[in-house]
Amino acid sequence: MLDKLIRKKGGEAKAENEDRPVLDETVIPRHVAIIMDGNGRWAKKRSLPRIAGHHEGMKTVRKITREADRLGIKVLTLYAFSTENWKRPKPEVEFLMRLPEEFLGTYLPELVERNVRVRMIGDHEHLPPHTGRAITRAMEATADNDGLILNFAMNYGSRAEITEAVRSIAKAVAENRIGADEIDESMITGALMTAELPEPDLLIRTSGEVRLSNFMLWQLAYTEFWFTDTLWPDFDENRLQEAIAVYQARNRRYGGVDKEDTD
Ligand code: V0D
Repeated sequence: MLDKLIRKKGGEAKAENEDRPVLDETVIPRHVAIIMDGNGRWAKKRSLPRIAGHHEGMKTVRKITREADRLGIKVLTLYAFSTENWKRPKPEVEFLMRLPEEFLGTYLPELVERNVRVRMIGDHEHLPPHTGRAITRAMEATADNDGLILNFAMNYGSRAEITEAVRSIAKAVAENRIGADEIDESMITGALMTAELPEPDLLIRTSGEVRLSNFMLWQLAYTEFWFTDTLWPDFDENRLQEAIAVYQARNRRYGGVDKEDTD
């Protein structure tokens, strides 16, 4: 099935096997966004505490960051903690809030070395101070890097982000800096926390859930979606390549006809 869709640039034969599709290096998504789901389920299957799944999921973050960089992806956005995640048991939240420090303590030198720039979106004002400090330090240490942008969505909720954008624009109107008639889509796009980033080309959600869970609602308007049953700790280079192969198959032009015109 999949292999029928995947061809090399010249149109000749395809992948060696289903796990390692042949990718068209000229059609790599610029921005890939991932909802990293299934860490708790991964742990449960092994009779481990949920935090063991989160810890294993952190290793997958490193693996996928490296592969995204190798493939030439420019922006990787990872949904690490939603505004809804505060409802989890306190010990679990406390463990999660230590992960950025552990991740950066281990991998920041590697990120600097690989020219990766760390960024974040979300409400970082209300993170525990130790968490906020670790992330701020990483953003500062990588601010001049111009390679892959590794963008963590932390304490992020899309409706809150849009609400804040609307509030800032309303203020500009109230203070007569702009007129209401001047508000357009690009102004709203520019007032979001993703203003400097291209829109995601591909959204991946792991672990079989098929919903957006308040993630980048405005930004995903034209994004291709790919869902997999694979749990985040089991996600790997091959799965990322499979997602990109599907993205490429969907984006392929048939007989010179634009994809918008093929229906
Ligand atoms: C747990 C799966 C890396 C999702 C991945 C606090 C749930 C592992 C980070 C991280 C988490 C965040 C910011 C940063 C560097 C690393 C992370 C959280 C959860 C939420 F600058 N993994 N990771 N943050 N998990």
